[in-house]
Amino acid sequence: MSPDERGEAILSKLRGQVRYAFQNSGFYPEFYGGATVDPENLRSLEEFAQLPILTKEDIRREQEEHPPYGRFLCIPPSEVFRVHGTSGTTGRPTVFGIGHDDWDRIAEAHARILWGAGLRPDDMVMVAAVFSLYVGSWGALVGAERLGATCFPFGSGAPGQTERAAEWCAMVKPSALYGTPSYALYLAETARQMGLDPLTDFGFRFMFFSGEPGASVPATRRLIEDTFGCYVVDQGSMAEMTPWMSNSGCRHLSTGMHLWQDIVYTELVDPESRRNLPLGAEGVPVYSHTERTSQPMIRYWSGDIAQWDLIDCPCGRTYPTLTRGIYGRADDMIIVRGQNVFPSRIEDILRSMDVFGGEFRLLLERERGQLDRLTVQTEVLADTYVQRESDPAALDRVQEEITAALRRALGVGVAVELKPAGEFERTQFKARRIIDHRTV
Ligand code: 8LE
Repeated sequence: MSPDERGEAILSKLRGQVRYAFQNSGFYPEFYGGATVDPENLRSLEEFAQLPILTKEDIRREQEEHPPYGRFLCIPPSEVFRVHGTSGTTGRPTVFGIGHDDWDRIAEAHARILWGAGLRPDDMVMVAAVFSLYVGSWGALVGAERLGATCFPFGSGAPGQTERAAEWCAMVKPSALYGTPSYALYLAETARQMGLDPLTDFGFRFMFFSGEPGASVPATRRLIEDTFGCYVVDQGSMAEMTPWMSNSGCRHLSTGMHLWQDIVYTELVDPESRRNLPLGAEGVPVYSHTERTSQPMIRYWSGDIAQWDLIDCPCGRTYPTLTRGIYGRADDMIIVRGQNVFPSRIEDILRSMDVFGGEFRLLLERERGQLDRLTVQTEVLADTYVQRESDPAALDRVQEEITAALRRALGVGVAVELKPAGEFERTQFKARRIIDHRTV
C-alpha cells in the first residue's frame, strides 16, 4: 500500500483500539484524564501522538496496586488464555494476560511476517530459546506452526543443553533457527569443540533472531551467515508488544527491520522532548497495539535507540524501516568524553578483527569528580598467547591494533585489556556485556 493509503487504514485501527481500551479497561480512562484530545474519537495520527506515553514504570506501579494484571485487562480474567511476563531482573516483573483471540492474531501476524522473511511450510524451525515466561520462544513457535512449518521446540538454558542442541542439529538438520544472535555463536563454538562443523554437519539456511542487537551488527551478522551458511533476519520489538515480530527484516535487507505498522504502530520519538520525529531521524521507538483485546499497550516507551527511514527495498514493502536495527538503549548509552558510544558499535569492530576471541565486556568506572572511564576487555585467540612465548611483544601489538581500530571507529580513545579466548561466560539467552562500576 502507499504510505498515505495505509495511514488511513492504521488510523481507523488505532481509533478503534484506543476507544476500546478507554471503554473497557480501568486504567486508560484514568491515564487519559488530562488528555487534550478525545480518546473515543481520534481524528488523525497527529491527535493520536498527543496521547500520553506509557512506560514500564507505569505498568509496574499499576500492577503493584492492582495485581496481577493492573487495570489494563479488558476481558474477564477467566478468559485469559496465556500468562506471560518479563523476568524482572531489573525490578518488579511485569505480567501480560493474553486472550485466546489475541493469541490467534499473534500467530497469524507472526506467520505473515515469517513468510515475508522467507520461511516456508517445508522448513523445519528449531526454537532454541528458553520456553518459560519469555514470550520470544512462544511467539516464534506459534508463528512457525501457523505457517505450517515443522516445529522443533528445542528450548535452551538447561545445563548441557547446548551440547545436546549441537547433536540434534547434526541429526535432524533443522533448516531454520530462532534464538538470540549470542546463542547462535555459542552453539557454533560448542559444536566445534565437539568436532562438528556448523557449516557442513548442520543444515541451516535461515536464522531469525530477536532479543538483543547482533543481527543488524554487520560483522556479527556476517560471522553467523558464514559460520552456518545461512541468511539472517533481525526481528523484535518488546515482549509487552507481542506480536513482537512487527519489527522484522526480510530476505533482501542486509541490516535493519521493516516496521509492520498495521500490526503494531511505531512512532519514533525524541528522547528529551518526547515529540514525534520525521523519517531520517534517530530516536526512541514508541509502540502501540492495533488489534489487542486483552491487555492493549498504547504508546509504549521502549527506551531503545534506532534510526528510521523510507528505503527502496527489493521486497517491495513500503513500511518505514529501522535502517540499522535497534542499536542501543537510551539509558545505557555510554558517553565517553562527550561522544555517544553504543556497545553494538564496539561489537562490530571487534568481530571484524581476525584476532578476536569471541566475547568481550565493557567495564564502566567513575571516580569522584571525574568523567566516565570505559575499558574494553576483549578476548583474543589462544594463538596470540602461545605466540607470546617466542615473541614477547606479540600481545602488545595486538593490543595496539585493537586500540587503534576502536579509536578510529568511535572517535575517542578507550582503554583495551586483552583476555584469552574462553575467559568470559557464554550465554544461552541475551548477552550482558556491560559491567557498571560507576558508584558515585
Ligand atoms: C536489538 C522481542 C523479544 C520478545 O525477543 C524480547 O527480547 O523482548 P523483551 O525481553 O521485552 O526485551 C525487549 C528489549 O530487547 C528491547 O527493548 C531491546 O532493548 C532488546 N531487543 C529486542 N529485540 C532486539 C533488541 N535489541 N535488536 C533486536 N532485534
